[in-house]
Amino acid sequence: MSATAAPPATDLLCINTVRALAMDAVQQADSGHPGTPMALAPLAWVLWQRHLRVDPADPAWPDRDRFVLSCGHACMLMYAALYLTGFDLSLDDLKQFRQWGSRTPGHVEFGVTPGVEATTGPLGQGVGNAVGMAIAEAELAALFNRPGHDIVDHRTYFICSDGDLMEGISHEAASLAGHLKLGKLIGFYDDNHITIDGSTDLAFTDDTARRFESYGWHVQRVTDGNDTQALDAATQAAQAVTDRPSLIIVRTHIAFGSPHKQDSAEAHGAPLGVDEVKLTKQALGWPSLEPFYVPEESLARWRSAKERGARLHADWQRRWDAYRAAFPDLARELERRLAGRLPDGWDSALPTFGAADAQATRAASSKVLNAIAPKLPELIGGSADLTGSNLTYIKGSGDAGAGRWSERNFHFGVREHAMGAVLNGIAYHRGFIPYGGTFLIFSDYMRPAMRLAALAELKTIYVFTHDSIGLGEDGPTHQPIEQLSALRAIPNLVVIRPADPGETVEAWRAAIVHQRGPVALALTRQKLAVIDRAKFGSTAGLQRGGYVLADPPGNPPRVILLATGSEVEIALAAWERLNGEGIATRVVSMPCFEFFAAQPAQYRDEVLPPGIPLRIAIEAAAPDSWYRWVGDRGVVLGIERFGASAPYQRIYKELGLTADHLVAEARRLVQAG
Ligand SMILES: Cc1ncc(C[n+]2csc(CCOP(=O)(O)OP(=O)(O)O)c2C)c(N)n1
Ligand SMILES: [Mg+2]
Repeated sequence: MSATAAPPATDLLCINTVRALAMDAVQQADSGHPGTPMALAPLAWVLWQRHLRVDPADPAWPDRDRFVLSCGHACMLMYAALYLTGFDLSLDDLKQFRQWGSRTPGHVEFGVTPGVEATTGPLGQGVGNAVGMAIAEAELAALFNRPGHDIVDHRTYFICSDGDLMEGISHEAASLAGHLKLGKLIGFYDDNHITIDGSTDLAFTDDTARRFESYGWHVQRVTDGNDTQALDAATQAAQAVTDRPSLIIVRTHIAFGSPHKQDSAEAHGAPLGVDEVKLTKQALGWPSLEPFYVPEESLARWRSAKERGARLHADWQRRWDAYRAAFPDLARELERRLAGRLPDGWDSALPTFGAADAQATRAASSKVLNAIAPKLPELIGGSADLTGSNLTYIKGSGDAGAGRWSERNFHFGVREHAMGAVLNGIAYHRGFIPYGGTFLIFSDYMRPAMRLAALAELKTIYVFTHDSIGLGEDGPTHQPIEQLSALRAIPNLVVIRPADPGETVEAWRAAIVHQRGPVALALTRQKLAVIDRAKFGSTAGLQRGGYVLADPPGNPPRVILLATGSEVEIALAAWERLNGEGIATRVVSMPCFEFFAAQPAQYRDEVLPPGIPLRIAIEAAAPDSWYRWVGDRGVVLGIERFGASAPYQRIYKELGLTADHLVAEARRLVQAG
């Protein structure tokens, strides 16, 4: 650290408070990541003191700046800053770092700590989230601001580390952000030359500045991460650049101030040790060796953020009041959208499908989407370059992008992983119901982001088409097998695989209404008949996850066939034959395991009576997720190999997903007793 770069003494006291708290909390928990918060403490000081427009008294103030700590392991940086600036987080909360039920979990989690805007930890995700937040801001501003009334006008900041920038998702997200010219997005790269394995020389020699410049970002360097003036100046310069996103590369030293651990990978993910903490505090000139000591002078200065935040918020409130007076309808609409309330009558134009409307469920999905879109302006989304296959386009709206932010269709490019994280960012921001489409097989390419959406209980919708071997000729590389079971294994993620165009209507209804977590729709490429609802169970049954579609005439059922999606019509064909030959058979449509599992036991027992153990499930996918529903005497006709290239009817036949096979299995079960 050069002499000229040293912050003023009182600033240094404030900065060192973060360093001391990070060391102490990690030491007390005997686990965590002290080094990076120590290195980034000056940046936190500059940001929270001078730049972040947030109100600690109201973490949900809609026009606040968003801040994402993409390197979620550095969470003590945020916890310290949030406590010090007066968010509803106490010193006791910091003492509970990483303990059961605490508000200071091992990596930052949305909804757990006031002021935390995004759940991060899996590296790279936060960069995508920040891009999504900046998109949401741009879109909301375009829709709701009026001349002289910029009531949506905030920035999105993020901090990322070497690991974030190594991960592919950051490449995708940064490329998209550059393309979209997101001028209010400002990132800081913690260029500390250290990852867990040691020096970044081992595996990372990108020229990050040129990389981001080539994406179309404005790039600056701060050569000394302790130089608060340089950090401040670079932040101001980034704010002044409004036609593209900005990256500020900050050279820092992990565990700054530690005599033995500074610049060492050892400081990344382990306590410094009691002795080293003491030596570091002494080296930093820290006034006390008492753990969690916070000097009054430091706290007072940090807490001035409260007053600053209140002032900024009050100023916005005045502008909001003026806006509300001038544009009462718009104001009400924005309030509705931010609250996540659906407009009355949003579902009044849902289509109905009759016998003549046989079609792929992806095609039915497109009709539903386009029927609800005019009444549900918050619904925005697109596809990862498969718009014409996923059928995700909202007709009557154009392509969103730089200078076209009031449009609703997004082209994410061939960037599934970033798409997932961007959808999360849009959902975190609020004001939208974001959806994204790709082939079901490529859910694998965005699964980490989906998992985080589920963990953070975000409202995002995935439109996954080409949902099985039923896609046919593209072959085994494109045919999902284990994806359905794997997605069903993610807690909080709702997976819906509708059986026909009618169930597709209900699937979208469920997706729009569902709170607290993402919904994945699995849709066919191939045409499906419309199930005759005069003869069979109503589509409304989808809302309970599973329902009796067909029962035997007269007798109670002896055998139950269970199916989802395109295999329901196979089950119905077998049902017809089995009942014809005197084996009383029921068909249960099971479009959504999660909804069904959430039903009262009494309802589940009505649909799947415990006294009927002869059950056969059929689904063109790995069988794993079915065993709970068929029981240990049940059978699953699934797929335990990869698919094949051929017309789909042939693949179904070769893999035994046929009514013949169902009938034979039912006979066998009945004979076995
Ligand atoms: C996707 C993902 N892979 C691996 C990890 C485990 N991990 C946590 S931090 C880290 C790298 C640490 O280096 P860097 O990102 O530069 O952070 P620093 O130590 O400099 O704070 C790794 C591999 C992770 N959190 N997420
Ligand atoms: Mg690093």
